[in-house]
Amino acid sequence: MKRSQRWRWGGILLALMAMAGCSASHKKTATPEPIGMQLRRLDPQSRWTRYDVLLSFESESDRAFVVGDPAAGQVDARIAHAGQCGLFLPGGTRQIDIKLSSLLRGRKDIGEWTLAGAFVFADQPLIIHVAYWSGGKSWGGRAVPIPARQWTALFVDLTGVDRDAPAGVLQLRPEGSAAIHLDDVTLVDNRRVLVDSTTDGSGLEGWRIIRRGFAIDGDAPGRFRFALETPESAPNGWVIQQVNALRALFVSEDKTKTLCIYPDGRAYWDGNYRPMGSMERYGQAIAQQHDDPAEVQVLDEGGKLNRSTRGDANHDGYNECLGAYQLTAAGWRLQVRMTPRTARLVLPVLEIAGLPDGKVQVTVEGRLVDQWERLEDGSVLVVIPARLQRSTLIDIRVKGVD
Ligand SMILES: [Ca+2]
Ligand SMILES: [Ca+2]
Repeated sequence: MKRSQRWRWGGILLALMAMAGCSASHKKTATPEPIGMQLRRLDPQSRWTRYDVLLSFESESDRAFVVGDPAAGQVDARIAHAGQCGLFLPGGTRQIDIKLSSLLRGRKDIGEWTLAGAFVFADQPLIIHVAYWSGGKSWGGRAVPIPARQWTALFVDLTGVDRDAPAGVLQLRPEGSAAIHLDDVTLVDNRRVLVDSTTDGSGLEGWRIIRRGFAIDGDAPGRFRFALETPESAPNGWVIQQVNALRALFVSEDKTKTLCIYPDGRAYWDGNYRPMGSMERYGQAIAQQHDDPAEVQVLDEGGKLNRSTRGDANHDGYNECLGAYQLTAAGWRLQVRMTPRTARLVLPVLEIAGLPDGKVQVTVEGRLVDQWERLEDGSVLVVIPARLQRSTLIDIRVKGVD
């Protein structure tokens, strides 16, 4: 072979490598966003503190863990989710098996991971059915629409997986003829305790709300439990808007837009009272006071009953969607007089905007009560731990402010 021919062959070989392969010397102009950032964007609600990228396709050997049917995938440098390379699967691929069992060598099961998945990119829009298979059973199956030319997270919820089952296969079944790029096969632990007031020793009715996989699980021990799907698992799933020891608020794009739950079991679905668990202990009292809220008189100058909050259907200051009276303070203190319009006013809830920062002190007819929370927007949420049968003076003040 002449020297010029060798150069030419070498040049063609290099061009092919740059086009289809992944070499360490290959440079991309744009700096890829770190995978941790991408995972956070995928789920801004949760801090994805623990994740493990099992396959990044930066090495040819990563290909061995993915079986494409009918054609095997190729490590490819044209499009990558992170790093320089991804795995390319030609149009017409019917099934892609990612062998987590081999990747998790040394670990016999999927352990505490709550999500498994990868990022995919396609030239044309398509739907990919994804599920986790182990021991002849599948878990977390879902159909994910993949828009054209956009990296999309394709994850399954592992929380229901039998933890004794051996690690299995993550299976993707594309519906459509688009060619697919796959990158960053990742395990994630997105378990997050949103609130746990069951052990705070305050004597209040505690509850625990945990976000795990694509679900939100609530447990008020001995009283009620609830489970909500998040938008990743149901098209109109619930998004967490507020969770604390006194209240949880979820929103959805579905027909029912808001769900507000209190640890005592009160629940308001778009402003309709439909409690969790058994509410025998309150009888009809809460339903009655929801339909016929108490009269609230603000005694401080400048303070007022706020009649224009979102969810207050009839602008009377009692927000049906939140089951709470809406107040605005003009200074460090707010005094209100509540007069029941029903036989009893059970555990009324007040939400007060405009109070300065600091520790809040609440008294009912001079008696100190301790059920309040400072919300993210600075307002103060107070549950009056009483059954009021007559006009009652409630005083809310921020201590240490003159
Ligand atoms: Ca990569
Ligand atoms: Ca109202």
